[in-house]
Amino acid sequence: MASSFPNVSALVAEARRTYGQVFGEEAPGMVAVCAPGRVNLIGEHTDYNKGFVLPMALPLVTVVVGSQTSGQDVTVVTLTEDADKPQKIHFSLPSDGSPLSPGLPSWANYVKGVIQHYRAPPVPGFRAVISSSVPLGGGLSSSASLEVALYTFLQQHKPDDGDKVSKAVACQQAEHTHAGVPCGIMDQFVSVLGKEGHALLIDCRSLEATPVPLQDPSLVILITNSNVKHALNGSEYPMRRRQCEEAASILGKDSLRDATMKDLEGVKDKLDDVTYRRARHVIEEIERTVRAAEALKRGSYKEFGKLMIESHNSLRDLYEVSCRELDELVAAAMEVDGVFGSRMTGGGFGGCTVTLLEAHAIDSTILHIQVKTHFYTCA
Ligand code: GAF
Repeated sequence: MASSFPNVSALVAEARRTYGQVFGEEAPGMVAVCAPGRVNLIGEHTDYNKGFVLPMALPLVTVVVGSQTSGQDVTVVTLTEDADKPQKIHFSLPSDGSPLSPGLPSWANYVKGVIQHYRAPPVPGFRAVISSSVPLGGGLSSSASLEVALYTFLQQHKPDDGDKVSKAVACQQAEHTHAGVPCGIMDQFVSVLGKEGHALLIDCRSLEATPVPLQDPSLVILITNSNVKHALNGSEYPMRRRQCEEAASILGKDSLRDATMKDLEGVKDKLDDVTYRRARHVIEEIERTVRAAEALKRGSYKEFGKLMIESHNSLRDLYEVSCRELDELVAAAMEVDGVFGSRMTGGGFGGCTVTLLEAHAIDSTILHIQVKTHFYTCA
């Protein structure tokens, strides 16, 4: 089924309504902020290897509406877990600056983590409501969009120096320490610095980004949700990261960004098969991402699509982060005339695929995916 999603105004209206129901009258000085989710076009599991990624910000966003209070109390309500049944957390900010410990419910850890890593402490007490159109566990960065939206909310009450890259890094730290995911910088970076009508080629070593225009009306980017929920705070994501670090260490490199396939072949007998395959994916994916960005700039969509398929196959066979549903969605999309390429996007183990296609093929593509599979949602 093709889904429509609420726009920013509808999300703000929903959050304001809930604020009124939970806290009574709207407070003076109430603000509303938002931050986008993202889809990664190519460059998967390369960010924590200091490589390149090519994501774009989405019109799916997380909204935070609320106001500062005079005391040290923080009360946050979320509509993201279950829109019919808002969930509320309440805690006091430690007056001695001692850390806020992570705990349950797990969504509250994003709030606590961002407060902890906010770059202009101390944070004042506040009341806020969260609503979002980014699907949870869909691989479209629902967590990064919440972190960045909350950080932006805090900036309205206690401004920091406004440096955007440092803001993304602070939100990444929140994810590491409070959500337990040793993620790279991609999601938070593009949520802060994404540019409308553009993908962002991010160099995850220098933290420099080049916008790549994506405004061709003959082109469509289709996101299909397998509706298999992914969770990256299990053991698989951290294990991939450790395997990459181990390979880099055996190669004598600071990171896999500095390694070539020739280097890897040179140490093949010192690596077990799994570690070799993980490193091979990363080294080749970094190169693919740079080529893909060039192809996009030239309008060579066929070449871009071919690289997307190579990326998907590598994530499936070498990095082993795909799943049957994602593979079926990619296979179904690739059977349609006018589709350039398709691949899983994000951390994997479920979530979404991203497909690049000619605009005229959009209806036939959605229909074909519908006929061939039964577990998807398209946006
Ligand atoms: C998740 C992580 F949060 C990102 O940092 C990145 O590693 C991605 O998986 C895989 O490319 O979204």
